[in-house]
Amino acid sequence: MHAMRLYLINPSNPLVSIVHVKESRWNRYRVWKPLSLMVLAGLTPPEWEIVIVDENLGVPDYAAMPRPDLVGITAFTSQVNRAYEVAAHFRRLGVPVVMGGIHATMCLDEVVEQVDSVVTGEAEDIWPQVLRDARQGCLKRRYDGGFAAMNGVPLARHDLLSEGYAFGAVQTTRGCPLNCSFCSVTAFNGARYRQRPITDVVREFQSIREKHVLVVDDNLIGTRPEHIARAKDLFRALAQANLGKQWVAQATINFADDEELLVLAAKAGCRGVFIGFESPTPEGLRELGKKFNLLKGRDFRASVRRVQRHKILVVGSFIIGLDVDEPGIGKHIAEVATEYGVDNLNTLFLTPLPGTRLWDQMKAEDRIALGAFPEDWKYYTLTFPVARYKHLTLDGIIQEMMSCSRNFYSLPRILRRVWSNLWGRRQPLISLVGNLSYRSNLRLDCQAYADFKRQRGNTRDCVREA
Ligand code: B12
Ligand code: SF4
Repeated sequence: MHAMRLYLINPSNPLVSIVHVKESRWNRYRVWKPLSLMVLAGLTPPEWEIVIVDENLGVPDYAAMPRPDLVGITAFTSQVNRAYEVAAHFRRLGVPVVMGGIHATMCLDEVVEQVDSVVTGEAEDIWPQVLRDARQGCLKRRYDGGFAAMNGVPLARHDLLSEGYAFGAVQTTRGCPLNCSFCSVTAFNGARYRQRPITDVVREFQSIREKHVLVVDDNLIGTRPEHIARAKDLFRALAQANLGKQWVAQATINFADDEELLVLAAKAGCRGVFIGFESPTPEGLRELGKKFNLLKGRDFRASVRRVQRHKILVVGSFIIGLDVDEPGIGKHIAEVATEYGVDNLNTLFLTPLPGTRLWDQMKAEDRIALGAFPEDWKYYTLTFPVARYKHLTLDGIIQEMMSCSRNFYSLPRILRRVWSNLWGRRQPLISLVGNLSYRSNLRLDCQAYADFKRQRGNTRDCVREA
């Protein structure tokens, strides 16, 4: 049998391209490894010759590359228009195109029109069959991978990507039981928290060449005592393997509740954690279904401090545009995040992502303002207000976002934070660069909002006006 050639493609993503990534010194910090494609490559038998193309590092001249036998494309919703362009290019050449990932799963009917075959769900149990069918020229229109067994997740092929990234990537768990209304994770990966065998994770860490690693888990430590126990075992194993890696991860606020967990995480190389606070008010948390943050007696300021004491930076994430949010919410979030003492603040617009409960609700209430799909998917980056908000007009919500950023990233506040990082010997340089880069993005954001408003117009942009 002759070797078959497979291209696995990550289409360029609008969040990267708007900052003209090629021209920026910080390029390496803006592009993230497409782990899905590295996992697919790990599942692919040796008779396939694999090339992974990450268009975020530069779009290649496909015409100058050898003709592949099969193309696999991944896409988040916001990347999907570019994914369709790439698919059309290869289909014109008669090369079959398969698409999988979150958007293909949530918008199957749309995607199936644009490619030869769609894989929904996780790929581990189904990809070998897709490849067999492709080889025999009998690809089906649709495959469903369901939820994979975690001991079937292969070591990702870290060797197949170039050195243009600041961070490696690894996944240790899938699924989230918390099922927040705005998030696709429970719908996509299920409510059952599934953990990879610790030995696999350590081996994979060993195969990553970058010193810095993004642990992509949605919630690295989980919620129940047995999850926390497993996280501790993982951290012990990573520390014992003495890999010299420094990593960042996402977790819920219960990360701060267990001192032993924090000690072990720091020893294992944890240097930063991204925590979803989501809303400054209990009403907002209830609206989003983020019950976990509502636990009685929870003191967010003290929780953040406990994490930081272990020299771990805390990035706090909030959402603007909830039904309970009124004018003034932007400043309120900035004040609350400052009071909690987070090192960086990431505020996003409430966005109805396909497949979420929020999508169903907003669709039913005719609140999806940007709904000319697929074109409008490019705005579903959580950095544009794509819906009709209850108390905030289009101009109003953009002003709230700007006021939030200007407040939190004012120079005096940045200096105060960096001083506190210096004092606590908590990576002051990273903190300074992180804060300044958010601040310098403000100008780009203004430009992006102006373009967005021109595109969207100002018609019926708030629920109140309906
Ligand atoms: C890591 C991560 C990031 C990283 C890295 C992104 C990157 N380059 O990969 C960063 C922080 C940069 C990021 C940014 C964003 N992210 Co993000 N991110 C994730 C996260 C937590 C993990 C993704 C991951 O690597 N998983 C591990 C791999 C192995 O799993 P996988 O991607 O699902 O792939 C499997 C299957 O899907 C399938 N598969 C995937 N592709 C293909 C292709 C083929 C051909 C086949 C057969 C199968 C297949 O096989 C794989 C193995 O089973 C997910 C949540 C999640 N659990 O998926 C959110 C998630 C993907 N992100 C999300 C969003 C919204 C964003 C942003 C748009 C928002 C923002 N401002 O933060 C940005 C912009 C990204 C963009 N491209 O435009 C949403 C996407 C929803 C949607 N409908 O698009 C998710 C689902 C989280 C959520 N809250 O709902 N993200
Ligand atoms: S936002 Fe976080 S906690 Fe909520 S469902 Fe998504 S992954 Fe789970």
